[in-house]
Amino acid sequence: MIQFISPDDIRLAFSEAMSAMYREEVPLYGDLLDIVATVNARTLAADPALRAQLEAQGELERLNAERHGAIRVGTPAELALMRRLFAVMGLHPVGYYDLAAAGLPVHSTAFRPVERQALSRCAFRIFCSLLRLDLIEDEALRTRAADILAQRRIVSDDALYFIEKHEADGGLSSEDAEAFVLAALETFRWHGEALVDAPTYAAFSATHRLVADIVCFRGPHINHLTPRALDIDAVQVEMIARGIKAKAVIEGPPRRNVPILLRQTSFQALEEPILFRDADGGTVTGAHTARFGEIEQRGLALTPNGRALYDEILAEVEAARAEAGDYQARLAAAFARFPDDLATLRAQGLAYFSYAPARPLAGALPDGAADDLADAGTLAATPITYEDFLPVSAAGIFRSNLSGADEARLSAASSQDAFEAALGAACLDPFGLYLAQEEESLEALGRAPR
Ligand code: OOG
Ligand code: NI
Repeated sequence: MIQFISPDDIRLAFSEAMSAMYREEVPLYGDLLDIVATVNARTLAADPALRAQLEAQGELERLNAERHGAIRVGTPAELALMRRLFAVMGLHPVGYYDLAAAGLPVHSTAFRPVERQALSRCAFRIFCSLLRLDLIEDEALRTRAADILAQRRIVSDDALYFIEKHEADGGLSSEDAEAFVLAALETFRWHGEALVDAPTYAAFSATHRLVADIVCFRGPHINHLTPRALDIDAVQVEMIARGIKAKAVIEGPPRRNVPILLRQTSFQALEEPILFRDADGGTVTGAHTARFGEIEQRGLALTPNGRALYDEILAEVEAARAEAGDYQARLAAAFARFPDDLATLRAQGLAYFSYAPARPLAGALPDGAADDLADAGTLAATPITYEDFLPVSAAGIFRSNLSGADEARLSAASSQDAFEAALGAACLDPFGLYLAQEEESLEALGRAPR
């Protein structure tokens, strides 16, 4: 019988290969990794409790490893192929992100591990966006884009062979997995030669810079990777101190005692030389900005109620984003009404927790609901970390890396059905995954939450 290697190990190997490739392609990203490693070490040295907690969770070893990357595909068929490719490494589509509301002609999902153990073995995931050709208004350009995309093949025969083998057999041997990782990596490599001539690129770029990035190249080049920062504010300060062009604001919630959801910032995409085709079979030189580096800091996963409160407060602040004054200070002020201690977050049902005895029980667990036992200190309520993305934040990351991209709203209906039809699968509901984790812990104890 063939011995299959775990998809988690394939993902780990893939993320390491991707990291090495990206550091080589974008040397500034290597500098960002250095800053993150330095700041993380400093944060741990200053906070022994945090260090002990991460050590207990087995998270110290891969602390500075990438947490996610992002790609953009052009067609439904390409999206479906990516779903099959990422399934080999245990990544599954979770969540639907409509970015048209923020003026971007794409919608997205996150291919991510869903099981707790899989996440802790290797948390690497891919934010994947699909171009919405229907949002290109100019019909001639829309047709041109479709023609170009119809001709490219983003996955090699080798990679496809292993995807099909994985689907047929239910896994890959370690030898096959090694070959698969090398073949799959090629899909995400940068190509400095465009598929089109400079005027065509300019025309796509004028409809939206994102369209040019997706349509004019050979495949879905990885456009950023994102390590985890234990103190994102400190990394932001350090980037600026080193003269790296950081995004103006950190996306997401403000700095808090109890971090919630996800905070992100990035250094701005670099201008890179491109060879465009010309009419006589030669090339001309031009430029394109596409690739950047990002950092993230994750906090608690919020329940639908918690998320509604987050969205409501953020919308107030966003409405005034363009106004003069300190955005970060306004954000912090607005979030003052979001409870900022674990007990209140739990009591008000704003965040997800996993319950377990706080210490080995001498006898049976005393009577009472899980919340009361947690209040009494009998049960430990451990916050569940948010593993997904945020549409407003994602739009902010996109925008700061598409110089000159306009912010016009696209009046398109959100289109999860079309996205899932393209994907060939449903996007899992993130809330359902967190709830299941909370409920599993309660079932193991035989307790109701309240
Ligand atoms: C994706 C931007 C969104 C995030 O972390 O929210 C993103 C892209 O630029 O393709 O990566
Ligand atoms: Ni990102």
